[in-house]
Amino acid sequence: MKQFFSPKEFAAALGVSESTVRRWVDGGTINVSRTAGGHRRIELTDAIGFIRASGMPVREPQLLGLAELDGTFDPAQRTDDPAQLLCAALERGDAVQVRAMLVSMYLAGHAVADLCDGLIAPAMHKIGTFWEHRDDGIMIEHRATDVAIAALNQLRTLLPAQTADAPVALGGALPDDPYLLPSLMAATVVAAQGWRETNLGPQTPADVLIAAARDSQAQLVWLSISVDDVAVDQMRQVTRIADELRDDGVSIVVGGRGLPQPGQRNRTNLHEARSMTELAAFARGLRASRTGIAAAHQ
Ligand code: B12
Repeated sequence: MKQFFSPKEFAAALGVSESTVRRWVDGGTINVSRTAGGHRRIELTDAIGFIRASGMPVREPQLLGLAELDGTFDPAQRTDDPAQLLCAALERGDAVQVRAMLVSMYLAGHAVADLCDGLIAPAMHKIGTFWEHRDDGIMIEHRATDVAIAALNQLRTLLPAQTADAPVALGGALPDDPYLLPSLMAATVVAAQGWRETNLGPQTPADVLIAAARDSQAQLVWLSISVDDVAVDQMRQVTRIADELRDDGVSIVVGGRGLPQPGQRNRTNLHEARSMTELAAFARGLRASRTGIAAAHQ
């Protein structure tokens, strides 16, 4: 995928004149860097940030390497319920349509966490009932998981570039949990909040998570619990992770479909959340408070 565009290329993608883009550049509305030869260039992630903030439609998406958006889904034109459309596309295993919907809704300004909680998760929940009455239910559920993973990974490439001094977050799910999507969503959501993220995925032993958090000096660890049968034991492991990492200054956020009812866990660095929107809010708040502390110490 092309990562840089000249003002002329970006203008063509939006269907505006080159001088309009130059005015935005000169006015500081859009970030640019310079090539070795002194020419202005716009990074893909800055182009995406501008489109999200300005609400400008993308007339020629293929010029930005987003050919799949061409005519397949325009959030401004659609009256159908996007959740139903996404569910139908996941059911068909239509990877192009799923990617197009998620990317165009992201470009239209929707938060990644909203797309996860409001579109992908409800669609997967519905698809999870198919096995009860359809012979192809399990095939559809496996295929939909793969298609959703591919689309989320595409979204990750469009998120704002991470700075070298961005705080580090990592996470996953513990052994006996095979579910890929929840941890991938968490990774995408914290990345969208400006964290440098590492997704260790499902089936990750607690000690591996602890060591990885220390090695990377993570400040945030997310953990997902999806399997009811092992949830109580996993919550014990989560409290152990929180205790081990407390003196390292790590905050733990645990969530997921299998999260046990709130109990007397009394850990100041252990937070329970039910949705990606809550995780996004937590990650945003923690980043702001840590940045504030770092600035105050300088
Ligand atoms: C795909 C799928 C599978 C795939 C998973 C593929 C993979 N590697 O990921 C496979 C085939 C492995 C599988 C296996 C099984 N599955 Co299954 N599976 C599903 C399905 C359809 C989708 C799961 C998914 O990805 N959902 C999308 C995620 C993102 O949604 P979510 O988990 O709700 O997450 C949201 C919130 O909980 C929260 N959240 C999640 N994690 C975190 C973390 C943090 C930090 C925060 C803040 C928030 C948060 O935010 C998310 C977005 O809103 C679900 C249906 C469903 N209801 O989800 C069934 C489902 C979970 N499976 C079910 C069953 C029964 C099974 C099996 C027992 C089937 C079998 N007989 O073998 C096995 C058990 C596997 C095991 N070891 O436990 C049942 C569980 C019923 C129950 N009472 O628990 C479900 C509900 C289907 C159903 N309706 O019957 N499954």
